[in-house]
Amino acid sequence: MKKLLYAVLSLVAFAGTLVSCSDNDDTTTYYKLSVSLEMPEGVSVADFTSASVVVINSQTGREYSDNEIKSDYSFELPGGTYSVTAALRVNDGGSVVSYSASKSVPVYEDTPVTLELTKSVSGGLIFKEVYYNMVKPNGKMPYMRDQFFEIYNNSDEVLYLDNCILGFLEGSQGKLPTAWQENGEIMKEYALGYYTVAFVSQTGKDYPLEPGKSVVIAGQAQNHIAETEKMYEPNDGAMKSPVNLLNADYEVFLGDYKPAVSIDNADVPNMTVICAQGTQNYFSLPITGNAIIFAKLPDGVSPVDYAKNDANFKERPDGSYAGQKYLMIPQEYVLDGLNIVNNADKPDQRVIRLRSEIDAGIVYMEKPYAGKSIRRKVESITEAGRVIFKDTNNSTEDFLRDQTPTPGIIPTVVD
Ligand SMILES: [Ca+2]
Ligand SMILES: [Ca+2]
Repeated sequence: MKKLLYAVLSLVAFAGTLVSCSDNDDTTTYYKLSVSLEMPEGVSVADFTSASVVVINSQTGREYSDNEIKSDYSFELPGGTYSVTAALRVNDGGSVVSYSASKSVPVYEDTPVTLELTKSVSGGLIFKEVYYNMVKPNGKMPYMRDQFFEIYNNSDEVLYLDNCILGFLEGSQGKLPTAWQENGEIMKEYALGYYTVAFVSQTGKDYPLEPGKSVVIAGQAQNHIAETEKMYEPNDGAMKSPVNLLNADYEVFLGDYKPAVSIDNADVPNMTVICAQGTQNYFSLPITGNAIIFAKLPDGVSPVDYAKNDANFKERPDGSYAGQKYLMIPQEYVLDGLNIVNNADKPDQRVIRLRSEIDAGIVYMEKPYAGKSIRRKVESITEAGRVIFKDTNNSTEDFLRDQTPTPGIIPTVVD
């Protein structure tokens, strides 16, 4: 007891020192941002099973958050413009309903803000796992064709992949923020680079996906374990690919663009390439990562026609690469997106391209060419055995990184 009392006393003394220190040195003025949530009709605070209110300084990227379930939040903040995002969920073990809202708020005095929660339209079709980490089979040359992107139906009803688009955002990782900004904020539409692929629909219901099922989209649907075995040399950092993608549900065949290195697995249907901005040999994300989206065009809009319409293209707003136009996807079409950024050794070279309504966090790999994936956490499993993955639109919270890739395999335990 004496010991404890002593510890408390020294803490108080220490805190006293801290306060007097900050009195002298810290001239930053803090303002109070009061966030009130307006509930949708028929929903009350007691209904929610999780909450996250995230406030991000638009200039510095500094993040403040509160995960307590309540209707009023307050933050002490230095002056600046902040993006405020609230995401609350009701998980009854069977279904998950998400509510969210966000606003950009200048805070240069004590500021109250009200966010009107609305039911999220997304949360159905989501990225379950992405493997872009690659390997070097001989320790020297990267093997770039074994990537995969797995989409999962996280809802309790049949959803359709028809007219859905898988795209990589334009640009690369680096020190400068994304060029796609308007009034200092990331634009509400996203410019795609590299290759963009789609599920082109005839009837609107050609590609049903049952609840709890997934599809694997492979860069190339080959047995990459066997392929890299042929190239393997036991040098430093040499590694065989961790994935056999012969059973992928879809693949990206770049025969029209890169005939010399493209292989068409006749047993695996090809995605339709609707736009090619890059000169890459394969459908692959750079080893440094980049933001990706899965989006669905409105009913009746063909992805092929959409990508042929000049009205859907824009030049970079900063004036660089004048004349070069990029395919744009409005944010309201985006079902899911991930801010995949540079590896752990390059924290100062990370570009966030998605607004916080899509991804309020970031996800990345520990190191390049380690043959690992990012995989969404399992939030719960229903009595019938259907897995519900965590989707709070914050990849920092929702994903496990540096995982052994498991294409097409749904986990059986909660993370
Ligand atoms: Ca094929
Ligand atoms: Ca999401």
